Amino acid sequence: MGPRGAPTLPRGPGSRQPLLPAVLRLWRLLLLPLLPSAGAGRPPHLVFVLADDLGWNDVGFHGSRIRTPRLDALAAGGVLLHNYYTQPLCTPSRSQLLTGRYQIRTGLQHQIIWACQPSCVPLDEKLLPQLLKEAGYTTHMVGKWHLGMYRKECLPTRRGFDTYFGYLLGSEDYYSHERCAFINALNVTRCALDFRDGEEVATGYENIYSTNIFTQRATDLIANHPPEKPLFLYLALQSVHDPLQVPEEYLKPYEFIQDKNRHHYAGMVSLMDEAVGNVTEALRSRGLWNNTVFIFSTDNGGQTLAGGNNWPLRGRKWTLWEGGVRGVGFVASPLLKQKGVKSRELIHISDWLPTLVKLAGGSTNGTKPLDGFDVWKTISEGSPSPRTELLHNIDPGFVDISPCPGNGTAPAKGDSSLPEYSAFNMSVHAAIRYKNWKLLTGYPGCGHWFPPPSQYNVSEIPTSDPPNKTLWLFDIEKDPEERHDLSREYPHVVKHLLSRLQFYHKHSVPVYFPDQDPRCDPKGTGAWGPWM
Ligand SMILES: *[C@@H]1O[C@H](CO)[C@@H](O)[C@H](O)[C@H]1NC(C)=O
Ligand SMILES: *[C@@H]1O[C@H](CO)[C@@H](O)[C@H](O)[C@H]1NC(C)=O
Ligand SMILES: *[C@@H]1O[C@H](CO)[C@@H](O)[C@H](O)[C@H]1NC(C)=O
Ligand SMILES: *[C@@H]1O[C@H](CO)[C@@H](O)[C@H](O)[C@H]1NC(C)=O
Ligand SMILES: *[C@@H]1O[C@H](CO)[C@@H](O)[C@H](O)[C@H]1NC(C)=O
Ligand SMILES: *[C@@H]1O[C@H](CO)[C@@H](O)[C@H](O)[C@H]1NC(C)=O
Ligand SMILES: *[C@@H]1O[C@H](CO)[C@@H](O)[C@H](O)[C@H]1NC(C)=O
Ligand SMILES: CC(=O)N[C@H]1CO[C@H](CO)[C@@H](O)[C@@H]1O
Repeated sequence: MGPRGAPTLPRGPGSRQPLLPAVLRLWRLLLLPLLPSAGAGRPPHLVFVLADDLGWNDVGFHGSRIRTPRLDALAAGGVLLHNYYTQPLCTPSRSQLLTGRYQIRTGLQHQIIWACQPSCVPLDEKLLPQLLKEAGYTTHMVGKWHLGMYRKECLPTRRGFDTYFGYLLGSEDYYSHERCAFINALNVTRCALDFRDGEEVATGYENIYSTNIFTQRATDLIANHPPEKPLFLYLALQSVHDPLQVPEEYLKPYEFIQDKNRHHYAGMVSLMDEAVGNVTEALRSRGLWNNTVFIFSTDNGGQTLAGGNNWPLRGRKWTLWEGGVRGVGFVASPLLKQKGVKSRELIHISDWLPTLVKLAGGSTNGTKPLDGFDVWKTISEGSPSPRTELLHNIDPGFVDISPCPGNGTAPAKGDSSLPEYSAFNMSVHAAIRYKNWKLLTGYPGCGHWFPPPSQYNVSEIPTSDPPNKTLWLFDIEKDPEERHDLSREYPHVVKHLLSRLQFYHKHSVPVYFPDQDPRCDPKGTGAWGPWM
C-alpha cells in the first residue's frame, strides 16, 4: 500500500562506503540532482485544478481586465502553456483528461452527457485515478464529474477515486446545488439536488457558494493528508460556468464593467482566483508544496453568452475555432527545471494521463492505446513536444445549440466548386492540427469574433465567410485569430490533413448518444443519481 520502493542506493548515516570509487561519488554528486525526483526521492503529489468555461481573455496573465493575482503569480513562477488545447465542451474534455484518449475512441464525439442519458465513459476504459492508485497514490476528487452516472459503476468512487465530493452533472445553482432539466419523455422540467459525498446524497450545504464548499473540502483533505503518501487531488471547480452568481462583495472591484453578464462573471473569476490561492496555501502549510506538481487548466473556451470571452481568438465554447479549444493552462511546481517561461509547444488535455502516470512512477499498462503523450520533458525542460498532430474532433451530427447572430445552426452544405481532395466528407464537422497547420471542415460552430464587452461598442465582429463554406486552412502560429484561410494556397497540406481526418474517421467508434431514459426522474428521491 505504501509508496513504491525507491531505488535502494546506499545512503543514510549508517551506510558508509569507503570503497565507493571517487568517480562514482562524483557521478552521484553531479547527476543525481538532475534526475526527475532527485531531492524529494518520492513520487510527487499531483494537484489538478480544472476550471469550467474559463476563456482565453478571462485571466490577468493573458491581459484581461479581470484580475487574477494568484493565478498570475503561479503562472509567472511556473510554465505557462501558450499552445495548449482542450476540447470545446465539458464532458469531452473531462473524458480525455481521465482516459488519455480521443472521443472518437469512446463514442463521446457528440455534445455532452445530458442528465437523463443512460451513458458514461465506457466502463472498460481505465481512468487516470485507477492508474495512480495502482502506483500507490491516495486519490481524491472534489467538484464536477459530468462523465455519466446512470448506474453506480459509473460513479467516481467506482472509477479510481478513494473519495468524491461534488456534482455528478453540470449547470447547478451555486447556492442550492440543484440542477433543473427537462425530461422530454415525461414532458416535465425537474429540479433536484445534484450533490454527493461519496455515493450518498449530500445535504446541509444549501446557501453556501459551491466554490467555497469545494475549496474547504480540498484544503481539509490536504491538511489531513499524510505527507509520506503520494496524493492525487482532482479539484474540478464549478467556477466560472453559468448561472452567473457570486456574492456581492466580489462585484465591487468591477463596477467599471457595464455589461451585466461580464460584471458578474468577473466577480466569479476573482472568487475562483482566491480559491486557487487557498489550495496552494494549504499545500504550502502542510509542507507538501516542495514535492507537488500543480496543474491549472480550463475545460474549454469561454461562453460569450454567459460572460466569458476569448478575444482575440475566434469563436467560443462549443466551436472548433481557437476560442473554443485553445485553453488557459499552466504548471507550477518547485520540481520544474525551467520556471518563469512560456511554453509554445503543442500540448493537449489528453496528454496529462501519460504525463502524470509517468511522474508518479506508475505504468499505463492496462489502458487501451493512448492518444496522449508524456509531455513532462517539454514542460519541465523545454524540449520539443512529442506531439505534432492533434485531432480536435469529428462529429457527423454536430448542431450549434446556442444562438449565433446572423448565422449559425444550419448544417453546412458542401461547396461544389472545391476540388475533390479525398474520401473525407467535407460537410462533416471536424478539425485537425498538424504542427502550425489547422484544418477545419463542415460547420465548425459560431465563427464570429467576440470583443470583450464594455471595451468595444460591438458585441461581435461577424465572419464574412459564405454560409456554404466548409473548408479552412490556417497557419495558427502566424494567424492564431484564424482570419486568413490558406486552403487554396496550400492544396498539398489540405490533401494531407483530409487524408488524416479520413484515417481517424475510419478508426472511430460510432457516436453513442442514447435517448433519454425517463427512469432518471429524481422526483422520488429528490436528487439526481444512478437509476439503474
Ligand atoms: C407538455 O406540457 C405542456 C404544459 O405543461 C403542454 O402544453 C403540452 O401540450 C405538453 N406536450 C405534450 C407533447 O404532451
Ligand atoms: C479562502 O480562505 C479564507 C480564509 O480561510 C476564507 O475566508 C475564504 O472564504 C476562502 N475562499 C474561498 C473561495 O474558499
Ligand atoms: C522546501 O524547499 C525549500 C527550498 O529548497 C527549503 O528551504 C524548505 O525547507 C523546504 N520545505 C520543506 C517543508 O521541505
Ligand atoms: C502489464 O500487465 C500484464 C497483465 O496484467 C503483465 O503480464 C505485464 O507484465 C505488465 N507489463 C508491465 C510492463 O508492467
Ligand atoms: C456528409 O456529411 C453530411 C453531414 O454529416 C451528411 O449530411 C451527408 O449525408 C454526408 N454525405 C455523404 C456522401 O456521406
Ligand atoms: C457557395 O457560395 C459561393 C459564393 O457565395 C457560390 O459561388 C457557390 O456556388 C456556392 N456553392 C454551393 C455548393 O452552393
Ligand atoms: C464604434 O466605435 C468606433 C471607434 O470608436 C466608431 O468609429 C464607430 O462609429 C462606433 N460604432 C458604433 C455603432 O457606435
Ligand atoms: C441558421 C441561421 O441563422 N442561418 C442564417 C445564416 O445566414 C444567412 C444569411 O445571412 C441566413 O439566411 C440564414 O438564415
